[in-house]
Amino acid sequence: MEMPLYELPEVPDWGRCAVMGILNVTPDSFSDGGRWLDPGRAVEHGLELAARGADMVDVGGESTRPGARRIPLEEELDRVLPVVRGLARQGVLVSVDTMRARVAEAAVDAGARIVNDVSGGLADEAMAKAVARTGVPFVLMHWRGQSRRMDELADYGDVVAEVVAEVHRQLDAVVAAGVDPRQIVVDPGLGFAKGRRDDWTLLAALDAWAVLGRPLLVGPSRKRFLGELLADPATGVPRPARERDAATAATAVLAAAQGAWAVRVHEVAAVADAVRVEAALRARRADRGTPP
Ligand code: PMM
Repeated sequence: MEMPLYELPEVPDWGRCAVMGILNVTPDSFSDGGRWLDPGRAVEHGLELAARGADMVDVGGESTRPGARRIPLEEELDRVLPVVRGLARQGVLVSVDTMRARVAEAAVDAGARIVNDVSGGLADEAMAKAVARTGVPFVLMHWRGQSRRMDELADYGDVVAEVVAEVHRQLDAVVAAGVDPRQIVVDPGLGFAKGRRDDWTLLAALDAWAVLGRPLLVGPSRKRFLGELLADPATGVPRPARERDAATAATAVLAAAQGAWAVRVHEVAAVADAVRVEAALRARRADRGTPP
């Protein structure tokens, strides 16, 4: 196997659930599309996320909202690279949210130190080898197909067992292609080929992921299952995406309490405090010998 380019084979550990701030450099992401398309404003926002307590900032150039269509490679590179470069230069730990090996490699060259692939290596067969070459941590998310048609793929018997088993297969495939298992973080992919009930079931059973022996990232931020939970009681209209941050913070704490390595969120300030509260309580429980 080729030597990795960078000496960061192991996933960083903050001793508590970490906070990944979301920076979508897209015109059409479901809750922040169009706000950070200008690279200068995007870098500014990324720095703001870091200042508010994000341990890492996840830069994405392609929307994956339900129904989204792919964009050309060049466009994704143009959106992502200046922002990755700008943030990395200022010392921010940058993750790149991409399904393309070429984007992942170029972003690592520009200073990204984590690759976050919502397809977990399935959308681009060159991804696993690229990740193995770079040696950086790889977020491998559960994925059943492109966003354009993913809602049709939300069909499960036992959603927890099936999603864990499918991620296990994805994990075996990228390891067979040369990725060091110590590089890998797994993610249930809330909202990706999942119905609302599936998202709740997955969140209720995060302990099931322990069998994979890898850190777990959870991405509940502003997602549909929260909007539907908080729907207007009179009209049944889901709560707008930008008004789901308190529910996101609550969900993040519940994930942290189940041992999540990190949560991926748009609004980081409340979550950064909340994961510290959870860690303090966990430490006291450990001191007292109370089971976690
Ligand atoms: N969700 C979105 C995008 N990227 N990456 C990971 N690892 N996990 C997720 O749950 C996830 C992701 C979609 O949300 P956004 O459009 O608000 O970024």
